[in-house]
Amino acid sequence: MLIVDMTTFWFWFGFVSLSLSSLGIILLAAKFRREDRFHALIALAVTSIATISYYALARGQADVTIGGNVVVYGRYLDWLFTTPLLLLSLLVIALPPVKDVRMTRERISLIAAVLASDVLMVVTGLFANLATNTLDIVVWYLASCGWLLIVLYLMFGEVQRQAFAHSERSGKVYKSLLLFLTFAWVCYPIVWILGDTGYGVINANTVAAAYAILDVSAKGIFGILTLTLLKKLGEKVNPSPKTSTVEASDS
Ligand code: RET
Repeated sequence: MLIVDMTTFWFWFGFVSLSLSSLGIILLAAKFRREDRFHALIALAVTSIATISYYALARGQADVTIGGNVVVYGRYLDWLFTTPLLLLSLLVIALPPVKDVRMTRERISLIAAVLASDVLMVVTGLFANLATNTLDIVVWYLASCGWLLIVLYLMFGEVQRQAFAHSERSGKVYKSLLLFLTFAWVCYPIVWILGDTGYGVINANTVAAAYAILDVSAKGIFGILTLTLLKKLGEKVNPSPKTSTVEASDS
């Protein structure tokens, strides 16, 4: 019997939903112009990583007990790769092409700052899970929340400013997606602190359910939403051949 309890059920739920999301993304991408398919590639990378992560979770291969703590390292490994890719999927919509070569350094630095802050969020979150005394848990947890705030600060600040400065239309697409992402992302630290990694006021089944629903939303639904909004944008801007939709919306 594969489904032994409700936690395992939610792992399989995640696996099936994320597989279906990948399929949905492929079907949407098939209708995309070649010039716009890179968006689908990022979305597909995210759902594929999450799919294998859920398979490992369901098969009991993604957790260990270290120093009395259950560490579901499969989740952190998943987040380590998927969260930077999710941010990248927004950055490619927001940031205009670099016309002046002197801007390259500034651009690389902005992207590096967003992605590094995100990686720090995941790594400090892992250390919070590994910590065995309250002080360490609190310090690492707050550090992780701090890095999440820095990611959001950069995305709502400089990145959004550049998106709108360049194009009102793609700026709006960026803003909608960023709001969706923010609502989903801020739930993760809440589940973490309420579950057995924190206060333990919600049981393991509820934690598994909450993460599964969040992951399907933040990866699957988010990817499909991204492609749908870009398709609509494409219909409005009607890009010329060899020009991607976000590029065409610039002018
Ligand atoms: C942790 C640990 C405690 C503090 C914070 C966390 C944030 C996690 C986030 C995860 C997002 C994951 C996504 C996955 C898939 O799409 C690590 C739980 C702030 C924001 C979006």
